[in-house]
Amino acid sequence: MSFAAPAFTVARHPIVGDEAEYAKMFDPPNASPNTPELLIPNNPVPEIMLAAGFQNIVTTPNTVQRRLMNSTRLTMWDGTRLGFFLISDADNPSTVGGNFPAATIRVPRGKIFHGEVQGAGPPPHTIHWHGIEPTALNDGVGHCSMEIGRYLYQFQPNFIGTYFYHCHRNTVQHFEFGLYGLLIIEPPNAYDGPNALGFPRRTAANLAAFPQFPGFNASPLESGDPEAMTVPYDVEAFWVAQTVDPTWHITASDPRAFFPAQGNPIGLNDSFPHGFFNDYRPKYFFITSIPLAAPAESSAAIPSGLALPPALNSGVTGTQISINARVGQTIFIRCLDASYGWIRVMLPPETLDLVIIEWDGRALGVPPCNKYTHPILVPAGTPIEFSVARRFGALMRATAPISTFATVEFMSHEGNRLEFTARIPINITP
Ligand SMILES: [Cu+2]
Repeated sequence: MSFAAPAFTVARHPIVGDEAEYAKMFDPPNASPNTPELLIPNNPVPEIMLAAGFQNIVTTPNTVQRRLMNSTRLTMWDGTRLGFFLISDADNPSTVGGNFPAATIRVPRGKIFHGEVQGAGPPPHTIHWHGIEPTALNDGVGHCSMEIGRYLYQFQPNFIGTYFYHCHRNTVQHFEFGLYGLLIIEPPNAYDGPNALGFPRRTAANLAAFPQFPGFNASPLESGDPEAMTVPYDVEAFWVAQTVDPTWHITASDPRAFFPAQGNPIGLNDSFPHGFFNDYRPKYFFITSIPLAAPAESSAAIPSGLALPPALNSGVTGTQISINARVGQTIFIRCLDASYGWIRVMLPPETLDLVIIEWDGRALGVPPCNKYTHPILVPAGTPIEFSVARRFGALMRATAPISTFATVEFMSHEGNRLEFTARIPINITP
């Protein structure tokens, strides 16, 4: 891809008369906005999932369905039942009732993505495609882009990497209540050919300084090679750090009650219950939907051998949570902090080094992010500390068998209190 000659030219039209729609959405929305930049979607993933049996219909060609506000009660490890709002996919039977986190959306770079989103209001909801750069109406930021009702979100992703999507209305509550999922942008040809749903897959990286990861394609992006500046990986793992503070859930008067109590006008004179909205005390901890069955301020491990159901991963089969791999395989870890605090991710000293190849959806050392960034070697025993909504992607490769645990330390939102330590099994066999 050449940035001087993009594959698509988006026709711009003057916004005279439409200024209100662009400057600030009516609130709550009471009409469909103009969608002047409608392009024909060509995201192949829904049809490929249908052919592979992971969904039972494609309602609209080349279009992903997302339905917000499945009022679902989830049972915590200690038997406590709490209300959530979860995201489902009307075309995908595996998502009935919603998932926590929601099903992963994978899209090839450069395709025109359409997401048909429905939410049961009032009050309104959005989907914000965190880290993508769509037009203002498609950005899903509460109060200043389109809020649903029902809305067709459109964008063209141009950077391969790890993102997530979430409701951005009344964000602190709606995110806490589970309205989020991973969004992964893959190379343009990721869904071409017979191995579209398997491994190895490729992702963007600049590994000129790290020859231990074979297969790096150093062709310039301008070459038009769809695999330019990418590296293959054999094993993929999702580490999504999730927390739940039950106070937020049980204080609701009904499963769909909204915090804060809405004032008039909404968003200005809202009433925050005293003291609890800014005192987040998580009691339940998860890694990518897997509960950590122990009280706060202790530690627990998730089981080994966990993989993500392909129906919840845009059909891709074999993505792991805990890691089982073989010596010499390239392992790619995608990590999202979906907790409401800081997290610290670490491999024990003298085990496995990590090389961070992407941060917040931008591949380090890859144009146009090549001038001031480069991949980062993180020696075993060095914590990677980061905050809410941020992501990293890191490679590792074992030269000898090893059985160990990565740790994910959940810190308070001030970053000064350890709330929980999760352990993720990593087993590398000959
Ligand atoms: Cu919402």
